[in-house]
Amino acid sequence: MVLEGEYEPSPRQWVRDQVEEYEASGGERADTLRDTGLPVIIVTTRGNRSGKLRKTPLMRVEHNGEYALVASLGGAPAHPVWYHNLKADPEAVTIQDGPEPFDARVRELTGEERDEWWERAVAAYPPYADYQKKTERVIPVLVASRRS
Ligand code: F42
Repeated sequence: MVLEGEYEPSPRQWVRDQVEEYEASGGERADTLRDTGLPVIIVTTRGNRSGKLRKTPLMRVEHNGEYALVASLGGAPAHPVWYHNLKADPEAVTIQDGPEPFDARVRELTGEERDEWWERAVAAYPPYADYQKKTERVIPVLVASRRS
């Protein structure tokens, strides 16, 4: 694992609880967004100021072993902090989709590639389309690939 350091749990109780239960059960429990039945992954980044490890549940948008990370934050006007963490260090990231996390690197998508992944994201989680309508920012889509 490249990501080592002190874990700082999210200030949001429900996010903290989801991460804890997902990890404790190896992804068997707390593996969906609330009661939607739609699967999530756990993404660990390094805080770009604190240097502490941050764990963020995101929707699971998988294709050929890669994962889209959609910085939607429910259509809020500003990007989520984890997006800035990943822009600051695109190689400081692990993805957990099941029992074990794996090291990854991310890159932000543009153009046709973003369009393709955006379609997959909306297919996996239709509310993303509404989130994009709610905000003037173009919602960033990053793709995480496994590091060998
Ligand atoms: N959010 C999404 O954006 N997309 C999704 O697909 C998504 C799905 C999802 C599914 C389940 C679920 O439980 C939550 C889901 N969320 C999704 C919400 C997501 O988990 C995050 O809570 C949300 O995106 C907000 O991310 P955030 O990084 O802005 O988190 C805030 C609340 C947060 O934890 N902030 C920390 C804090 O202490 O306020 C800071 C974290 C941090 O990294 N700080 C940095 C540091 O150095 O430590 C620097 C801070 C700075 O000022 O730059």
